[in-house]
Amino acid sequence: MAHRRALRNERWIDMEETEKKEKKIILSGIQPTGIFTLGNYIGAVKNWKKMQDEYNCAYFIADLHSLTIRQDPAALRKQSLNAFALLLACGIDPEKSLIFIQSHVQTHAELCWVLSCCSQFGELSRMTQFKDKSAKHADNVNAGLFTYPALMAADILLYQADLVPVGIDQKQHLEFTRDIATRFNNVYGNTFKLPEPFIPKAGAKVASLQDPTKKMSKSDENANASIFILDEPNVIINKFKRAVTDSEKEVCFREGKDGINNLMTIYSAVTGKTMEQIELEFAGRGYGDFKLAVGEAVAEELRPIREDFKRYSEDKAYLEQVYRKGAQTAAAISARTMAKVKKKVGLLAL
Ligand code: ATP
Ligand code: LTN
Repeated sequence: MAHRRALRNERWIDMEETEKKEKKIILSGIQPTGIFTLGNYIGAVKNWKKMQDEYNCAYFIADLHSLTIRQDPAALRKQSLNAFALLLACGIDPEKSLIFIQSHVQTHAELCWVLSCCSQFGELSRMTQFKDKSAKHADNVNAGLFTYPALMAADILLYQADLVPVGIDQKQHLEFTRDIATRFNNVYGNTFKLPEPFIPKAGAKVASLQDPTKKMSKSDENANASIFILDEPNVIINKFKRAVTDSEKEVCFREGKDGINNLMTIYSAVTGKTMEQIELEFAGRGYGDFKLAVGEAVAEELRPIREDFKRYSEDKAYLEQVYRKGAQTAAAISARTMAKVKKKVGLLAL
């Protein structure tokens, strides 16, 4: 099988070597809370793929983060494996990048504890994701939901990441990560590199197709609101046909036209066309034509992902081989930062 190539993570094995070559380190994660949406793809995963040749990249499935919302255990196991197969199908290549599952690497939870002890109640209370998710799941406002950003900071700082490619909704968590890293470095001496967010110009916030003031989300209850990257072409086209727009006729990017702005952003991210080119292309044509074109372009972009996903998800032995190898490499790299941290804060060495 074409994807059964040797699994090499050498690029990652010797981080000192990596640093000497001055290749920047990229790290990002995604929760296994469902099939990825077009928002996850345009806002994050598509860029992860592009960055693999230029940088040393590490990508992981944030399964520990997903426990902050109650999950069905059997479903979560399945979703984590599917999410892993989806990463491969989206073009994340284990020969180029380190790919792993967060809970397989114990240093994440370990550093999270130390960083939780450096996080202030006030700053965690100000996180908009915490406020949104605790309002949405009012019956389960657990401590993990509150300290979620400390785990995310641990994920990033363990690998001394330079850049973190995420959608705009994660920007505040990145700022928190930088604050915590700065605070730790000031108290204990230089330990962590300060990471920068990498937020795409187009598509940092893909909106829901049913309520364009909201972000498109994996866990939206309305299936018409999100395009899932495994949706069949006819489903994609129909969802775009039903997308909420406005009562005008002109395809143009303007304040107040949230629905059309969102469709133009999606079309631009997928085709590479500028907003001006899109306006020209659809001048004098109605929304119907435009929605169909967006649907067709998205269906075409996602076609290879759907096909590759089928192949990968049927090969469980290969998936296991990749995530085992990834966990070993990630454990070896992150152990270095963890050992430094333990020493600096005064934990007795074994
Ligand atoms: P959930 O619905 O479970 O909260 P989610 O769809 O928001 O999940 P995450 O796993 O939290 O997805 O996010 C993975 C990555 O995708 C993050 O970098 C996030 O910023 C990005 N992302 C999520 N939704 C969008 C969106 N609508 N537009 C752009 N980027 C997004
Ligand atoms: N919180 C992120 C997922 C995530 C992440 C990370 C992203 C967990 N750890 C580290 C970047 C870096 C989200 O998308 N909700």
